[in-house]
Amino acid sequence: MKNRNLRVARLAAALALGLTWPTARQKGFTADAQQTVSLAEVKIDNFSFSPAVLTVPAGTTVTWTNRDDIPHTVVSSDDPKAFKSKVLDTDEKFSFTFSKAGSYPYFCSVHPKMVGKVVVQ
Ligand SMILES: [Cu+2]
Repeated sequence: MKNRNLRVARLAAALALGLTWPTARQKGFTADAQQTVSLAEVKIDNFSFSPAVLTVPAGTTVTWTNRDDIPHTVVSSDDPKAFKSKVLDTDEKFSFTFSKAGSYPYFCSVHPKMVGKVVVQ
């Protein structure tokens, strides 16, 4: 009887650990199961965003990758800003998930003439 209780206690502890640890992962899983996961990419190269205008369905995660040998940023032009990356060095990435439909213009704060737009449908 004593042995059995110990086993049950160990199982409970393992379950508790399993439930508290990968919480973020499990949340991601739930979201994935409920809606189609959509991914899109914008390349930053030669001082421009490509494609300059990207149209995606709501719920899409857009990832910007800096393929330039110069640091760039991805900063929402809206007020308040919908998103803002840190300074991205070569091959660094920034991702943002667009959950609401709308037009999201953005620019590079290092080179404000670099502009792009994400249109969420
Ligand atoms: Cu830039």
